[in-house]
Amino acid sequence: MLGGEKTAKKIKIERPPEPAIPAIEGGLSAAGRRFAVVVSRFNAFITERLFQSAYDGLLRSGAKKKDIALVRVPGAFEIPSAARMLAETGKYDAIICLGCLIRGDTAHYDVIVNEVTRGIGQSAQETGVPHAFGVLTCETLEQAIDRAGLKMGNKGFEAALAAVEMASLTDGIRRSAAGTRKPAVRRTKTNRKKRPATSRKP
Ligand code: INI
Repeated sequence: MLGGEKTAKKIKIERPPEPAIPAIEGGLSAAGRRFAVVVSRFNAFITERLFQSAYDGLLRSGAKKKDIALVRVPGAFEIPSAARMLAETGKYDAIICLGCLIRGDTAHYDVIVNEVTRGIGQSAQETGVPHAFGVLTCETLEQAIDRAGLKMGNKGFEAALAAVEMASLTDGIRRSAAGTRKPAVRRTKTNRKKRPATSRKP
């Protein structure tokens, strides 16, 4: 060994501790579930590739073709309103939103990107139906291509799997709540129990 050279230290990698309580988690089976995919036509060269991969992801997770609805909208700006209408039908276990925004020379991109993100999030929170966010927000066309099947994988596929997992998780949380909580009964004049006289305050 040459003078001054250090011997490599052995690093001991410890396992993270086991969680103290079991987690409620979603699975990756889409069998028996229904999905709607909203795809924008703007930058269709990219969005069609996102859709093909999302569709592939759903089928590979066990979804049936008849249980997948495809809805096309003109641009990313139109995605939230279509997603919301679909969520409100109550027919779908999750909505997958696919689009591609590429920054231009004006502020148009910034205005749309904020509205699309907020709108999709708001629709998910207010309807209780999971929405997967597969809208690319890129500086360049190359970045978009990389995320639609090249260097960075395919964000459509990722969005589809996120939708499958969130549909399953939503089910899991609802089941868990139903099993541990008593159903809520609205108190009315007729069903309200009178407290025993001994417990009443003077
Ligand atoms: N729509 C997109 O989906 N991606 C873009 O990059 C884009 N840019 O940059 O303008 C875009 N604009 C159209 C917009 O989404 C609406 O469809 C349009 O404004 C009509 O409401």
